[in-house]
Amino acid sequence: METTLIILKPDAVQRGLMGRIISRFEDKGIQVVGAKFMQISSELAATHYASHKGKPFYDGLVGFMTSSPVLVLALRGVGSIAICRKMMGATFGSNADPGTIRGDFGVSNSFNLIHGSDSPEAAAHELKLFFGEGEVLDWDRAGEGWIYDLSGGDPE
Ligand code: 3AN
Repeated sequence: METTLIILKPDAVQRGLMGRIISRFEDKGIQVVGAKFMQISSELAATHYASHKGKPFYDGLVGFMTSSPVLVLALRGVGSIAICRKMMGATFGSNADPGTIRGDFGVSNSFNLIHGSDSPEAAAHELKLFFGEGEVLDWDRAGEGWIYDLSGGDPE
């Protein structure tokens, strides 16, 4: 099981898309194990986007991410990092495939609705950045045995 960090960005919140985006992950069988509605500080945005510092879009990106509340999610499942990235679609709505979140809900090359960790290392780092001790919960889903085949012991 992997846990990934997802951020529903200010445009997703302002456009009232939170529920529909969360539903896509729930429909897929991904488990919500953490959720936090928050306003990202400039300091937190700078840490989160440290690898983009110096790029032409950096100031705009930090300004955008701190402009309005976001919903931060911890999502769990087998291969959830890659699955969530696939469901998000390409970085910009203008060329994201139909059927993906960015492809279906956005068209902008700046406002792209959602962030998702892109590797296990990034997920571990980002989860620590946004969630404190005890804020990501291990909980048993009633329907787990119908989402995964658990007959062999490991979820398949
Ligand atoms: P992704 O979110 O698809 O992993 P990254 O990691 O390349 O994309 O970029 C991180 C964030 O930086 C993106 N979510 C997007 O908001 C922003 N970004 C990346 N490239 C550009 C760009 N050329 N112009 C504006 N914003 C960008």
